[in-house]
Amino acid sequence: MNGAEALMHTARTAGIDVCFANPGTTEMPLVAALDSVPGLRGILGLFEGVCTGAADGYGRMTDRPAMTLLHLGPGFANGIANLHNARRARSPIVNLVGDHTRSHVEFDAPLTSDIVSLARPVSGWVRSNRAADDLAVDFAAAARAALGPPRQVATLIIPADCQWGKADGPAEIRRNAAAPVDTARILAASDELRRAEHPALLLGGTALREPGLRAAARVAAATGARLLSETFPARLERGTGLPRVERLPYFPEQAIEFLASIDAIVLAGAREPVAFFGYPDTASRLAPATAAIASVAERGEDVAVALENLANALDAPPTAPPGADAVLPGAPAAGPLEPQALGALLARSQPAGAIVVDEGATTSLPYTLAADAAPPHTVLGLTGGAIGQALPVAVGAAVACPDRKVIALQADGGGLYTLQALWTLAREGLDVTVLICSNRRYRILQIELARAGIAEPGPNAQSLTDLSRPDIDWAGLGSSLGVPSRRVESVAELARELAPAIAAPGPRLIEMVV
Ligand SMILES: Cc1ncc(C[n+]2csc(CCOP(=O)(O)OP(=O)(O)O)c2C)c(N)n1
Ligand SMILES: [Mg+2]
Repeated sequence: MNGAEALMHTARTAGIDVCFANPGTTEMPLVAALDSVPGLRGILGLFEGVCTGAADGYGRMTDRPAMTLLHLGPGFANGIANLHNARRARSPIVNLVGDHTRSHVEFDAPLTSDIVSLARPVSGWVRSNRAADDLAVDFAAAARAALGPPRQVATLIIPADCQWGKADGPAEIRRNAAAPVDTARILAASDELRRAEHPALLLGGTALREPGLRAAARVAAATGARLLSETFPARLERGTGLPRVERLPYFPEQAIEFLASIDAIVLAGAREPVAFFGYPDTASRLAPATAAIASVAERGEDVAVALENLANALDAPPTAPPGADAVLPGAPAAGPLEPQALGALLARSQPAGAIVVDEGATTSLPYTLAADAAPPHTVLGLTGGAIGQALPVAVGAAVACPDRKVIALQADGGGLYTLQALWTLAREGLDVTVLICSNRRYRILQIELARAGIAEPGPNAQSLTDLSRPDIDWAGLGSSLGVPSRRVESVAELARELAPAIAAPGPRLIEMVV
């Protein structure tokens, strides 16, 4: 058995069975070793950002790491933006990065680079393997780090000669124990909630899954606290029958206004709310300076358990009363395809159990508001703000959950960063409906120019925020990458195309000209 085979056997014993890969010469033994163990699925991504985003989506839906296989520093670098999103989502991932043979590094061959320095900012754990015999043990350490708690991105750099060198065999994977929830912290949070007149719970991370939401709803029922969520949740369970949460607005003035009346915030899996960006006359902190801030759980602790303990500490009844069900907005039958109409149509069309990957940017807010009344579903958000994640994350979510419909709501600008994901959807026959919000511009940046007081953008500013000249033919792009694709330009056309696209098994794309 060689080092690469020992690694793959170790992966299988850890329950890791998927590898999103874009390999090169320095990864050939790892590529070959994928076939040395039954049950490993190698999935080709045609750009590394597709591989890393897919691993993020897979990790968010399974809580288990997928492997990525990336080619030295440049391959890893191409995957960094979506690893940044994965780090913010606290997704488990094991990156395998091939490197030159140990004896070749000193010659500074063209592909030589400082891979560790590239890996550090997006990886909670980094190691350079140094011997074939250590490879299984190094992989086991990477998997343990990724699995957590706390879950994280782990990166293992592997010289090619260590992959092909002789190894003893697979290694055993040990697991970290969960840190117990701190009772003093729970009591402090319950005191704050009792003391406050206008308290709120800000939920993030796994607090936004069903057990966390139900416990949080008990706390809300007992204290009158508002239930808030992060603006871009990694994974939010929502829809009819689930406790409703208010999403923190994106723009800081709106967020400050939204939080203005609050006198205590209890954080559960979330961090203190701050603006995405600094602006000349707007504070970075969003909560009122006078609001007390407490946290029920630190990283690595089980936040759903912490919320339950908090509900118990408050003597909240075991279940919260169900709120009034949200009502689906009516969808117009005709007219121009505007975000409002599109949001209502999608919320009315999505099946129970759908996974909605939301990078609709300026198009998706009305959808977000409408979908509270949709059947229960999962939302995967743009955690790190690095655009170009929805199509890759949809790949990973569909691989993770083959029995669920995945809907990727993707703004056109972001979609163009990683459109190669469409080919992987087709190649793997993944059950994903891709909805492109084709406004043919970077609309958010045009809004930011206006916010900065630039009423008449100059020719450069216009050119740098406009995606027309030429218009991009998304239906043509989708078709050429193997995904049956349509373009719609009106409500009536979308109403006609949406239901059949969602009903069809396998990938479909609709370019929505908005
Ligand atoms: C990796 C990365 N590069 C650049 C940006 C800056 N950026 C933020 S939004 C945006 C354009 C978004 O356009 P689109 O996806 O079409 O959404 P729209 O605003 O049109 O709704 C850009 C370039 C970013 N957030 N991430
Ligand atoms: Mg756009």
